Amino acid sequence: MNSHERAMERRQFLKGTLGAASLVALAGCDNLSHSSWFPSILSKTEKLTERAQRAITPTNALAKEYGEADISKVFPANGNTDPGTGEYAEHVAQEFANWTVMVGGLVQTPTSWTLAALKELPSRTQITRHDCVEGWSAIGKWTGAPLGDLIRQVQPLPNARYAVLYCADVDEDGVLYYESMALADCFHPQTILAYELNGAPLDIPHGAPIRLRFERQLGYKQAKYVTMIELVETLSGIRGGKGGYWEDDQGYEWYAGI
Ligand SMILES: Nc1nc2c(c(=O)[nH]1)N[C@H]1C(S)=C(S)[C@@H](COP(=O)(O)O)O[C@H]1N2
Ligand SMILES: [Mo]
Repeated sequence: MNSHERAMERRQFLKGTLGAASLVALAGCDNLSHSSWFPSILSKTEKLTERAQRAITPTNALAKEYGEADISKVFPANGNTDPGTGEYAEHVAQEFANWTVMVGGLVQTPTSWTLAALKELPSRTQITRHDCVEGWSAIGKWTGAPLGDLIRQVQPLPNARYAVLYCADVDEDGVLYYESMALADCFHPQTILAYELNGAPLDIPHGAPIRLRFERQLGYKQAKYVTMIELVETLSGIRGGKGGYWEDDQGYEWYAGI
């Protein structure tokens, strides 16, 4: 089966099992796939290597931030919109009081943060545009803790080069969603572990209680339902070795800069 067929099969699966809200989101993907910005972001990510892109965009350049008036009335939810496991359902019942994000791997002091502890850290709020490769975009206001603050606290070892984010959701084959990024990008000022969307606690479809916002990258890098962040030296030993769920399976670019 080629990757297009797999994507189709996945979509059929999603249509067959998810609720009405996600159906709307999927339909939206089809309808919007001809929007004007879509071909340009795709060709950009195809043609530019990470190095070339970093050379033309300073590492700390900010993604464009918008005003309150620009916030999309509906922010679609895409991919998994509920992890659907018993364990996750328990967290929902407890209003995520026992949810933790563990940061470990190549660090001096592995540390876990509860949701409440994350909310006590200094926060950042940003209104940005999310671009999904399936052809839709939406502007939302995100609030969360800068990931760099957590990483500084755990003290990365000198050989740590990447952060791997593990999520609570599994696909139809039982494969857990995961993503990864260069350690340097964890310190970008707009890289946050978000717990609010548009001033309200993150809802389940958008990744409750914690999801990554990594604003200069495409939608599939924005990991939802984050449970664990592991600092590693190489991505090659992890799962398919390509650094993310879509990268392993569908040939998506690891460096999805926009
Ligand atoms: N854990 C997890 N994170 C995920 C996904 C997913 O299926 N599971 N889908 C990705 C994709 S393709 C997109 S476009 C965005 C969608 O985020 P949203 O549902 O808040 O719009 O989440 C990304 N992060
Ligand atoms: Mo996406």
